[in-house]
Amino acid sequence: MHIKKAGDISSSDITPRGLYLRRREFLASLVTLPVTSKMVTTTDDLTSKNAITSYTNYYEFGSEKGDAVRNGAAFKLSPWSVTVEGQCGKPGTYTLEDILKPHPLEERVYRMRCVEGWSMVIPWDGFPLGNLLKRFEPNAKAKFVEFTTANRPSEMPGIRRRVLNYPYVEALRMDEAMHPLAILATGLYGESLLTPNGAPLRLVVPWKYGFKGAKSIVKIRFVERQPLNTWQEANNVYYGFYANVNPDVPTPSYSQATERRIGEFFMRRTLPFNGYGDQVAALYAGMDPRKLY
Ligand SMILES: Nc1nc2c(c(=O)[nH]1)N[C@H]1C(S)=C(S)[C@@H](COP(=O)(O)O)O[C@H]1N2
Ligand SMILES: [Mo]
Repeated sequence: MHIKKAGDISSSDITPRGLYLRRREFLASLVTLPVTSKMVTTTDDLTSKNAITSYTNYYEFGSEKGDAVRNGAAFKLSPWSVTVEGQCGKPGTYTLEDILKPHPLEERVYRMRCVEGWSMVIPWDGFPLGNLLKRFEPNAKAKFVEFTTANRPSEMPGIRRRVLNYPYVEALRMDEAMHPLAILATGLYGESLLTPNGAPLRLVVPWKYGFKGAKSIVKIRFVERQPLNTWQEANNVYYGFYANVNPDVPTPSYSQATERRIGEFFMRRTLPFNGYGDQVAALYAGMDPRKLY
């Protein structure tokens, strides 16, 4: 796998003018809410805004880190709606405004780690996923919640290459989804998310590998059985359903024991649950952590 250092990002990876103009348009159309609280979970330095917004994984736009910036300008962020289905009392189609309105924005500074071995510290703006899910009144049969993301081949040129099956699907067990660290993000560094980071709405689950963080969510479905997530479908030896960050479980071709923080030179040791074990380990009591890769 090709891993670029933040210092290697070329000027062609930096936001082109078209996207910049679209962003102004988008910001103008967005109902902006003030950030009401701040949770900082690490003393590590923030990763630069430039690196976070240009060094992205988003296969619908291509499999290179700069592809979502290069190929994302045609992606329409508005109008946006989210369909809610399955085992719940309030299924339906909700506009993005309906989804966001009752939830004050919080800033959450989280360590994030990609399964490929790089990591970042990102100041997200978002709100607890569980607060939104409760509004849809999941019933006792809702054991998992599945997220489906935008699948628009005409606006997402990477889809044609079929590196993955689309739409991109991710899912969490209900208790994971209700955990207060799991958020839906709408911004970072105090500004609305742009397409490459998953605008207008994406999942952030900081104790899991980055691929659990589905971007551009269009559907939420409450289900009884564990869904097949896209990366597990692609290769279940490398990418499990749980995908908890675990330095003790290597992939068949590389270790997960260390990581490169984007912007830093030396490798860091990877922490179990990405350092959030004191808060989330209890979710997995009695389960073999080696199987939760
Ligand atoms: N829809 C969609 N969501 C996605 C991906 C993707 O390819 N498509 N990539 C995932 C992976 S592998 C990672 S590491 C994170 C990266 O998020 P970031 O680029 O905003 O840091 O997004 C995840 N969400
Ligand atoms: Mo990733």
